[in-house]
Amino acid sequence: LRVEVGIVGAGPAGLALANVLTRRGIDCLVVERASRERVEERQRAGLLEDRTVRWLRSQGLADRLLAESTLHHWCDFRCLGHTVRVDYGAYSDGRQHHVYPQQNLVRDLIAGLERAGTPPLFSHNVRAVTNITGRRPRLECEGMEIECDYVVGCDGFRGISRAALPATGHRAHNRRYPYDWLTVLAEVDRPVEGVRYAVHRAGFAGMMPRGPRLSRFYLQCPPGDAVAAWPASRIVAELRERLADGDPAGLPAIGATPEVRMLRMHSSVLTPLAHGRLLLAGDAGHVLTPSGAKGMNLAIADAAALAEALVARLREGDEGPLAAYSATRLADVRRVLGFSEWLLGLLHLPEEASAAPEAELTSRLAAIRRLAEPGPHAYRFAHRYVGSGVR
Ligand code: RFL
Repeated sequence: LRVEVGIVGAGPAGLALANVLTRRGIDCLVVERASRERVEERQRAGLLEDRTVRWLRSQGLADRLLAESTLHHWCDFRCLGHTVRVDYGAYSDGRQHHVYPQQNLVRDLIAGLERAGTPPLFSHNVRAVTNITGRRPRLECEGMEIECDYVVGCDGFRGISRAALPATGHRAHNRRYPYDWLTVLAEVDRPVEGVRYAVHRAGFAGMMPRGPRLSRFYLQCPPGDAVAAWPASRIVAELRERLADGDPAGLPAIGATPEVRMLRMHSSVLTPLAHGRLLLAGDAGHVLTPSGAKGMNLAIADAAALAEALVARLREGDEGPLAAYSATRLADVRRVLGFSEWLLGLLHLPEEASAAPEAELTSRLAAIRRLAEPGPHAYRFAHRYVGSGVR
């Protein structure tokens, strides 16, 4: 088999890229190791940034998203028994998040490829990417080889594309945070209206809207903690304790918990994001923690940049945008990582504060209040959180 662009992985990055390339007449193929059912069921992110939605719309990929998503322009912080509502839409010229589950976007993008007559090749594990410095890099799958002009690795943090890079000349900037997050998908008796972040002496807790009957929750726990230490009764009790912080009004009743996972809190950014004719996009090149809800948005921003660069290279013979891809995207990734880490810093108390957390919590409350009052803190937070593209 021979295509112009071979894409490994049918997540948001690979699927968005393939949709745009196909529409621009570039022959490309997405190869995905999991089955279509599995890919369409994976529940992960849910907050789409303003710039992500604007781009998807500009490419004609947002019809169902615009019809079915809900808009979101505020978040609540709970600290020392106070609720501080940060109306970031008011400080970002009305820009808002769209709440739209990742699996719905993934389904839309798969349907788009199907309509174009180029559906992903599901249930095909790419075992290796070879000849990346030659003119014709190859995807090697079981019983099949795909020859390409360019290969784009969109196969996530544990994919094989990273492994195809030479050991020298690339660096992973890794960071391990001194806590982990238990992530819980739970049934709720009424829709969660908005994001709530609780800064609490017992640790951070978060609540994210996902749909009418489902919500995602996060609980800070000690690094290395095991899921087995968190039976449902403990999860519910701890969520209530931290998120309510004395006032359970506004909290839904939490029912069954169909998914409970331990998220090892780390980030990793690979530099550069390209070698020869292999380019990395999305989590394959950079993973962030869920703080600030940035991962899926960065994956789509990579796809947007790569689509333009590959069209310029393959249709106009212009190598410039492709040569600049890694540096341009890494500058954005570092900015976003900076914001995500700043938010982690706000939400977690340092270890040293555990003996006397009151003073630390008091200063956190003051910092949170600054985000809710007109001024540079609120303006900066709002633009970076909603992903307006304004720096
Ligand atoms: P994906 O979505 O991980 O897709 C990679 C695909 O590659 C396939 N693959 C292979 N295919 C063929 N051959 C191989 N050898 C292969 N190896 C792997 C995999 O099966 C998979 O289908 O990567 P992509 O496209 O870069 O997208 C990244 C996003 O999925 C990720 O950043 C977000 O989900 C992160 N994230 C969040 N991001 C947000 O923007 N907002 C959020 O609120 C948010 N919440 C989350 C999240 C991630 C989470 N988890 C589980 C990691 C919440 C959670 C719990």
